[in-house]
Amino acid sequence: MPFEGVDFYETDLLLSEEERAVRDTVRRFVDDEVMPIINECYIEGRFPKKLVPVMGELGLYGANLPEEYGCAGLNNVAYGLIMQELERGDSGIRSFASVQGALVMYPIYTFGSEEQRKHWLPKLATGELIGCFGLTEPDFGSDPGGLITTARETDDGWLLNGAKMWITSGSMADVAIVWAKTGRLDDQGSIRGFIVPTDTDGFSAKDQKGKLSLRASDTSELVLEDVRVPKDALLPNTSGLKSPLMCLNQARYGIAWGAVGAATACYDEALSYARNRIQFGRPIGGFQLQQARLAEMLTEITKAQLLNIQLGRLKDQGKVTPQQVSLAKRNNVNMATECARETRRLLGANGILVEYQAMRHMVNLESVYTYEGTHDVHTLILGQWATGLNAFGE
Ligand code: TGC
Ligand code: FAD
Repeated sequence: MPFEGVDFYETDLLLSEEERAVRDTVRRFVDDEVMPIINECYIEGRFPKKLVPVMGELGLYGANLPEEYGCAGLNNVAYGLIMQELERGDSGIRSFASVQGALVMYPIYTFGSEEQRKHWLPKLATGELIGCFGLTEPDFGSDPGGLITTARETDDGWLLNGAKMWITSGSMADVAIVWAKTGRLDDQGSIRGFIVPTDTDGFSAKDQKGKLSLRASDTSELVLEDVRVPKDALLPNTSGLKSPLMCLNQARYGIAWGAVGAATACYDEALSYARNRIQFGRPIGGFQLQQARLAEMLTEITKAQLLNIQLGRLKDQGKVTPQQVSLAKRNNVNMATECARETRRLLGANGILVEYQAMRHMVNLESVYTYEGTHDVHTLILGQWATGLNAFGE
């Protein structure tokens, strides 16, 4: 059955015709192309690669970047709605588009030369090329400033050495944005970004086995062993830890919207089940305990929808702060995780089956809760904003 959406506060009234049209197009794409295959992909632990060009055709990669580079040139609310609809299907599908747009195309657009933009962006926009983003390392997750991947300047280019961990799309990627230190290891300021074609000698990627979450997503370890790249592999306008953190703001923004998609999928499923499942001679939706679950979900989804639209409008006006993005990522992912968990419980034994969506979303959202800054990290970012006191490190 086509998904009708959840819009208790008529937030559609806050959207333009174009924004609604974009949302509806992606909604139908998810109904027609994602929902029929996602369970199988999830069980098999496989990303549905055949959808890559289809999403490219729809203009879903880097959709808020300019048309002159082959992108859709949409505003940030429309971009957010794309992420919302994709994650209504599966967090892995949204992850793929997030990484491609916010973590690969955005840094090339923001920190790249005009030649780099023209060379890479159009092919990434269509999905002809797949990208990944290597910041996290085995020993540096929440604290990326400590990263120990190095880039040494040589006569004709750069020599990269190091390892990256938990990299979305890592094994499928044609190109990796790699963050490395060009100076002393204790100097966060020497962090620079590099565009590394994955067929370069010394570059290898290994699929992360044993995931119980985001199974329909490629997550890999990258190893760079004496990887030589030319001078123009450097993203010239990167300077220090601030550069990758600017990329994270873009991805976290998309996640704040995506989480609402996952939450609405769960709410929709919970509502339908509550109306139809009979126990003690009546639909379980007639019992107060189940109504409380539904009322709580509806309330939290509605608040998150309003939050996202205002966040998007601020972003379009160039006024959004990283802390506002942190609040939305933290709140909405936590909210979606709770909706998925409550839906799973409302469904009783059926809630553990893959035919129902709740448990897939629930375990996916555990990754979303952790990546792009854990819930704890965003708590501390907000705590620092409120108090002016830094609770990280020394
Ligand atoms: P700190 O000293 O606070 O900051 C260093 C410099 O960066 C500036 N800055 C930011 N700039 C832009 N946006 C932000 N969000 C920024 N946060 C900080 C800051 O002003 C400073 O600038 P300057 O000019 O003074 O040098 O750095 P710190 O080492 O204390 O770390 C701060 C902390 C912990 C908040 C940060 O490192 C952090 O966010 N950690 C979480 C790491 C993370 O989110 N990793 C994500 C990896 S990618 C990923 O997960 C992809 S999943 C994708 C998918 O599949 O969807
Ligand atoms: P740690 O940093 O080791 O944290 C462990 C625990 O300690 C957490 O509970 C954390 O909240 C807590 N903690 C840490 N510091 C503090 C503190 N100061 N105060 C209080 N508590 C603290 N990374 C990429 O670069 N590119 C990708 O494409 C990518 N994709 C990912 C895909 C998936 C499926 C997953 C799971 C991760 C991905 N990541 C990616 C990595 C992700 O960003 C990190 O996992 C995340 O930043 C947390 O790092 P960590 O796992 O090393 O946990």
